[in-house]
Amino acid sequence: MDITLVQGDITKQEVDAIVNAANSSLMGGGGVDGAIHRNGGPEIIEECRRLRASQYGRGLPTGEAVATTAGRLPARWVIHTVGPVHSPFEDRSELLASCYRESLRVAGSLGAESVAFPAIGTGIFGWPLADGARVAVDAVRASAASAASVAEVRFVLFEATAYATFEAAL
Ligand code: AR6
Repeated sequence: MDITLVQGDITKQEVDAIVNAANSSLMGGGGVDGAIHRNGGPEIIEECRRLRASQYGRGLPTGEAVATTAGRLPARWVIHTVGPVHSPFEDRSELLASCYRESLRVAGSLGAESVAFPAIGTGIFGWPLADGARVAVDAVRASAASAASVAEVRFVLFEATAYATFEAAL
């Protein structure tokens, strides 16, 4: 599995699957989540609504992942995962690692060959970039075996500082 880094907008990536840093409601939000629904169109939220009704009446639990169509985006699928809100009192890095692990497991089950991740948790959910990057890189490296079809994992960092931090972590 190759791990690559780009600075840019995840909604523009030509990969099989992009990962959304969602929240449990699956009903959209700000940050990456907002950009994905805005650029991907209404098909994504419609499928999220069906998932809520059929499987996730109480919401998608933190650390889990589920796929939908990518609507109008260049990708085929959006894999929605819910990061933990950062806490200065409790180590929640295992839940953050689970987001990467579970997203890759879902990508593997779809047969995706390329997957793009944002820096989950490092925006509205408050993770320091260095911690978010370390957890992300370790979790992806440890998950290669559970996603045999995935040949490329691309971290897509919106800002130059995030790019530099992921570069250092790699
Ligand atoms: N492409 C790539 N990265 C982006 C983009 C983009 N288009 N837009 C922002 N980022 P965040 P979280 C970066 O806040 O911290 C939502 O309301 C951003 O700079 O999107 O997991 C959800 O509904 C940051 O480094 O996700 C949840 O309620 C990183 O993506 C909550 O935010 C993650 O920031 C999730 O918070």
